[in-house]
Amino acid sequence: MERASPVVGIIMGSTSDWETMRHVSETLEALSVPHETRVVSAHRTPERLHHYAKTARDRGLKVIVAGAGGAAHLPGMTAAMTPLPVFGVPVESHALKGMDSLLSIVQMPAGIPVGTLAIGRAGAINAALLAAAVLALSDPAIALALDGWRMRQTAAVPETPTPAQP
Ligand code: RP5
Repeated sequence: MERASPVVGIIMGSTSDWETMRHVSETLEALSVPHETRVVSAHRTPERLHHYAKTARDRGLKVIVAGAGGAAHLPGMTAAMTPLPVFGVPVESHALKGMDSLLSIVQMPAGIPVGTLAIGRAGAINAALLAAAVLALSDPAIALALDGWRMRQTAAVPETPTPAQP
């Protein structure tokens, strides 16, 4: 969903992060939350990052979800340059299975917060749900969508691990 007025910005350090970050987009899609997706690297495209973060609020974004792997500066650098809430998704790296990403994102010094989610797909989905929960505080339609999403999730959990016996 790429509407005229996205309220969530999904950014990632590389196209290789998309396999993880697509879950943010798909979850927001399921909740009908307008969002945009961009590749913005803290170290490969620092000017793009600066422009993105500095203009985010004025463009109407309300939350940013930033995913990166390895020495994952992107969420913290973004948070440093925008007053918007930033949620970080640690992408699973090859060398250290995402522990490097997680620690890089979660260990922000006091003063500039990044809400850090779990490594990989779970963190990506939860980042979208958390972004939606923030938006739901002032958007009844998103609140309703989130309630419905949770109800469907609950209804989908079987009472037994195998099909019921006749
Ligand atoms: C980080 O380096 C990206 O966020 C990505 O997770 C990692 C590897 O990037 P590529 O070498 O696959 O482009 O900046």
